[in-house]
Amino acid sequence: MTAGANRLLLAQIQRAATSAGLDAVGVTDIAPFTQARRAIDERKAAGLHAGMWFTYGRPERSTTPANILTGARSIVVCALNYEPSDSLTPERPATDGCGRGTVAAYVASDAYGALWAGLERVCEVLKGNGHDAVAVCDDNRLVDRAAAVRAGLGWLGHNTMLLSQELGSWTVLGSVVTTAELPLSDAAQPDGCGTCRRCQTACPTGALDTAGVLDANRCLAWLVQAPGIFPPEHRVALGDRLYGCDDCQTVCPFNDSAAASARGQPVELGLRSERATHRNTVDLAELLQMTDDDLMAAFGHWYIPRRRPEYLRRNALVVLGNVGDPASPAVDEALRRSLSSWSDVVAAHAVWAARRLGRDELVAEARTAGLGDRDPNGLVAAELARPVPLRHPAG
Ligand code: B12
Repeated sequence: MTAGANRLLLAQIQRAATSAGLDAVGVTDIAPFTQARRAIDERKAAGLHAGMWFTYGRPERSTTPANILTGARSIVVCALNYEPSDSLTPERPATDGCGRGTVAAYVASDAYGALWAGLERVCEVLKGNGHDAVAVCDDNRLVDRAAAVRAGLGWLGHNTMLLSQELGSWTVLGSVVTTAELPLSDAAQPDGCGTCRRCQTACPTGALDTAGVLDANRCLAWLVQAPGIFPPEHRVALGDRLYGCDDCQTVCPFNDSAAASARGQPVELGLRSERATHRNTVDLAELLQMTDDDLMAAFGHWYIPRRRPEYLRRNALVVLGNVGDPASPAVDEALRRSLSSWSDVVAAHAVWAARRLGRDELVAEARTAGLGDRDPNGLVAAELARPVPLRHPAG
């Protein structure tokens, strides 16, 4: 194809992407992502990946886009903005006293569903023009942020997010790898973070102490998705977060300006508590009453470790310990049910929640009734032996 024809094809792709609701489109070549490869190798060597698989599993694969499609020549990288909005939060009062767990903004708006629809449109245009095309998004095959930087969509911020002047960081990213040879976008946007450390100081666990490098061992967004027990040292910091964490984005000044320009007015931005009204929440009492099937029907589209509903209950119990009203009958019921669970993960976290709320007598009753009798991995015993920070009544 001639250069002119390639430019026309790109214009067609951009029109299709925009009309499908995508907010930014860029093009890069299919050379390996060497800097990302180095970063992955370094983080693995330092243990900062905390056992995560994803792009870390086979970095030679996730940083070599040519492997995705035979004859690949270009990558069309797309971003979709999911700026949290008030309308996302149909608040219902929580079942008495149990409180609600918050959910990250990208989950609240099914941002990935909308992104996929746009990526499929881009594939259709390319295939309609005689090229081969494969969409990839948020999986093990490609380092999405590195691709976005090279396609000129933004820079990597101190919070490790792809940031852009226009869209901030409330974006999800996906790519179409194609055999078409498209005109490349201008080089990456210049770094805009400068000396700003807002995301680093806002991180509840210090996971971003080194700018641009995330320690997944301390990232709440990872810990709610990781299998096993929730690390005791980060349970209080989890606060009311049931799934995902947005704190390093909420405080970012570029999200201020992106939101402001989207709404055409200045945006007040600051504390989590103010922003919490933007986020979807889940009734903890309802969640803790659900059967396995109901839980998976309601939340199965989330990344749940090993597809085991007990991990959702684990997260909910830590949140309950942090936000529940110790005097509430609904809390009483949720704790009793969880303390008698067949799952050692659930029972162990119920011990923590009960003791954090000062309800030690429920633990004592449960022990009389057999709590800890079936404890093959010693999880309940370990919880019983661990000191628990009692929640301050106003905390
Ligand atoms: C594993 C993963 C996670 C892990 C680890 C994240 C991480 N930072 O490594 C966990 C579970 C914690 C996670 C959390 C979240 N994730 Co995630 N995650 C991924 C996944 C699958 C791979 C990321 C990856 O390859 N990391 C490897 C490291 C090496 O890459 P990196 O962090 O970009 O590293 C670069 C920088 O560190 C930079 N660098 C190195 N040194 C320095 C130094 C300085 C000073 C600077 C500035 C930069 C810098 O160079 C590195 C190489 O390019 C991608 C999807 C994909 N397939 O790419 C989504 C992805 C990164 N996640 C995404 C999202 C939305 C989130 C959450 C916001 C979800 C939430 N609300 O809970 C949080 C954000 C937490 C955060 N600050 O990263 C989006 C990000 C979109 C965007 N605008 O950036 C992605 C791209 C998914 C998608 N397709 O949309 N995620």
